[in-house]
Amino acid sequence: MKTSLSVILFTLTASVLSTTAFADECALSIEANDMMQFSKKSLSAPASCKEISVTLKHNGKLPVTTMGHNWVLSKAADVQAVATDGMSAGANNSYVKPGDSRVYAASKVIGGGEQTTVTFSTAQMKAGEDYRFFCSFPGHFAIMQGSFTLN
Ligand SMILES: [Cu+2]
Repeated sequence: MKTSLSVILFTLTASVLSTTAFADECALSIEANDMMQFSKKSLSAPASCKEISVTLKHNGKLPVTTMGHNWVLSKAADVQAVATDGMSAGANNSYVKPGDSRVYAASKVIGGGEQTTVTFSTAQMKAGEDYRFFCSFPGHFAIMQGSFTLN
């Protein structure tokens, strides 16, 4: 009786721990500031993540209208076109063309002191592909970008 109870407890503990580890690996975070910079040049997650969440925190003080930042994910080859179309789409569309199929994830645009989280499916993504994350606020993508990989 005692043995089976400890086996059950061990199994429960192990499953809780593995669930926690999995969730953490699929939850990423990055910061941005008033100097038009992201805090990281690269982000990655295990290819086993069915969904990934990215939390963007704006550590600056400037308002969203002058130093807004968002977190947008596309293939490296699509960054420029997505950003250009995003600029045309304007602030009301968070600087991303509505329904843009080249975009895997896009957060809302935030100003200094704000934080936002975007959760996206990896169903259309694959390990080894050259993805990039960037800010699509007008004029920012050239500086505010980094690599994103599924491992
Ligand atoms: Cu920005």
